[in-house]
Amino acid sequence: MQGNFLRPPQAEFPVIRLVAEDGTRVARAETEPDRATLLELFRWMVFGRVFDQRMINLQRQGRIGTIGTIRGQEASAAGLALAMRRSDWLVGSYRELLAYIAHGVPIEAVISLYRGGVPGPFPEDVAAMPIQIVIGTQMPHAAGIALGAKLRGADDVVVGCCGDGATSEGDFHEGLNFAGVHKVPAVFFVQNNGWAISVPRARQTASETIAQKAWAYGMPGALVDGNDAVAVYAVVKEAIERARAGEGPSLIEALTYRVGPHTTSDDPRRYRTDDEVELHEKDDPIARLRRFLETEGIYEEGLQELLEEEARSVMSQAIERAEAVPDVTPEDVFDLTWAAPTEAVRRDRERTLRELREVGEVGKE
Ligand SMILES: Cc1ncc(C[n+]2csc(CCOP(=O)(O)OP(=O)(O)O)c2C)c(N)n1
Ligand SMILES: [Mg+2]
Repeated sequence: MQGNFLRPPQAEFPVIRLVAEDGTRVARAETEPDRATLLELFRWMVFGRVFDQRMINLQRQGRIGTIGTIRGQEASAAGLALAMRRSDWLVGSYRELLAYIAHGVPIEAVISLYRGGVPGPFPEDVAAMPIQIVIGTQMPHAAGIALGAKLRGADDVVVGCCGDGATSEGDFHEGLNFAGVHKVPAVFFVQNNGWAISVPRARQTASETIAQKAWAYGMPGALVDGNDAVAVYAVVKEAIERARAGEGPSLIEALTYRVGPHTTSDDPRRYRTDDEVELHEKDDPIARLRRFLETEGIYEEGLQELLEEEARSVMSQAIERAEAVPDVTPEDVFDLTWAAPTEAVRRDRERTLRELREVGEVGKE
């Protein structure tokens, strides 16, 4: 039997782009950023570039552990964060560090985390889940938090983030399915950066786009140029407004590219060509937004250099504060996990500390 099967019409998923690579405007959107927000986007993206390089340097100097890189993905991160309210929940991973900071999480809290320190709770008015390295978990977490918000009658929206690779995890599908069924106020944001460590996007899914998976979960999907900060902001804003208005979740695929290695432990030359990277490097999201600001007459001579200088100074101060945070102790592992330890945890704590003392690891003072 033939001819009874429908295939999704790919034309339904054009790439949404408001600003072309050369910085010229190609479309408009109701939810696009105003002039002040455009400058904020630029400021955060420039900060992200400086942050990324400083974090890599700190790792090379042995001052922090392995760190993921965000070079090339600054537009996705800044566009996402600025479209959110501080009271909207950000549920992200190591690839969203810039989004976390732009959302209001202190820089030193992020640096502390990568020092293996205890960053302390995030500020009360910043709704952000701990940065989760386990990939895909963000989606069911976001769906659950969003159901909580809905049941409480709060008007908070929850943004769950993951990468293209994470869409192969069961968590991704369970999270979106649950969110669709319960029509929760969530936005699922996938940064498709072409790679999941050494596995290319083509090996994650046989579907043409990740965005089209939205249909299977009964929610709208959008495919956006993730290097166009203006478009990312507009699309996320629209999804957040829909969610806040009680119209349910949506899925956004942001097409971008991981220009750097997966992390400081990775050597991408083993699995991809320099030519591929060079091709993508030409489409620098910061340069694109800068050209757009120039054509719109918003850019003032020397702004980027000024913002880079400011970012370097802000980073130096944050590093100093992070390095002043005391190292984690074995006690912290128990004391900071449970508000009130159970009997089993109390026993576990005692036994662990006793064993560590026996091998001379604690109690030396
Ligand atoms: C559940 C789980 N499996 C495996 C890993 C190891 N791991 C870390 S990052 C990564 C690839 C993730 O790729 P993607 O989702 O595309 O995100 P990206 O790193 O490209 O932002 C893997 C497999 C992990 N952290 N968690
Ligand atoms: Mg990826």
